[in-house]
Amino acid sequence: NYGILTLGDAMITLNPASTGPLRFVSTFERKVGGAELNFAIGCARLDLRSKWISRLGKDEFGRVIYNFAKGEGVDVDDVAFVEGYPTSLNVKEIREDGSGKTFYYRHQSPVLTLEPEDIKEEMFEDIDVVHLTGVFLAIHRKNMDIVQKVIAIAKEKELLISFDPNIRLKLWSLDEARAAYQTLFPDIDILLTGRDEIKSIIGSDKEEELTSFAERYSISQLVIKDGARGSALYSNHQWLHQEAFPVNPVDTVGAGDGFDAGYLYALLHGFEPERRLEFANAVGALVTTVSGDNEGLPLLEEVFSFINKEAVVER
Ligand code: KDG
Repeated sequence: NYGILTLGDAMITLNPASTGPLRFVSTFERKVGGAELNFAIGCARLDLRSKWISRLGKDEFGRVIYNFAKGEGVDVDDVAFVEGYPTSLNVKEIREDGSGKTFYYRHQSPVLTLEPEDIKEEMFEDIDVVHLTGVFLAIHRKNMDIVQKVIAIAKEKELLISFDPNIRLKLWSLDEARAAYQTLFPDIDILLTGRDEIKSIIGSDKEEELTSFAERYSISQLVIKDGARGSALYSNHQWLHQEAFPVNPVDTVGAGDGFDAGYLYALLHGFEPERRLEFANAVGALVTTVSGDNEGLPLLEEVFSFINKEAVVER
């Protein structure tokens, strides 16, 4: 059984019970979100050993997230509760046409209390891949030092390092994001990125430009997530494309996190490149069929039966 480690902030997500401007919404459904936690849950559902390093507020919402992650089988041994920093919130607004907005209340995130000294070598025991995302970096500039420490230990232990830029322009500017990513790219083995995202980072999504970008930074697997258009992989000096599975999406949030979990599962289990993309596409597609940031993350057998188009026996 392979092991994955990630770190980042998680949030209580408040979903409006009705559509329209947030100031007129009085009832919310309480859920859990956060890109890295979604990813960790996605890995655990695929039977990977999944470790999530974080800090939560010493409050009721912190407990909710902790219990939820633990209940999903995520290793929360290195998640601590801290006083004075409330658990982060993400309040969503949904308009009548289905479009949405996110209001973050995370400027005092409990992960601000994490320091490089909190990252210890023992945490990496039995870990095969370290997965980092740009959300953690966006929360505070000082998080770069923590990420550098994680990378240093991962390199020393010869672990694979994967990265999802996960641009969040509500947390920092594109220029700040770009500068941070550029510092990290030389250390990344697997880059999992949305097509629009990589276009905004390097200024183009043309195949030649993406190829020279991957070669320049020695990124051995550049994976482009293209939603309903499928995904692509550049590795071993060649490109592969894989079509998406046709689904009727109800909520696309979290699909990218699921895709990442699926891709890394398939890589660790020795799947051929095409099959890796197919497996990751399947996980991403399944996530979109359920509302919520992580509720749709499939179990391993659900991915296989979806790919093999097996009918699900309901009773
Ligand atoms: O990738 C999904 C996440 O975006 C969501 O669960 C919460 O906005 C979020 C974040 O910043 O992690």
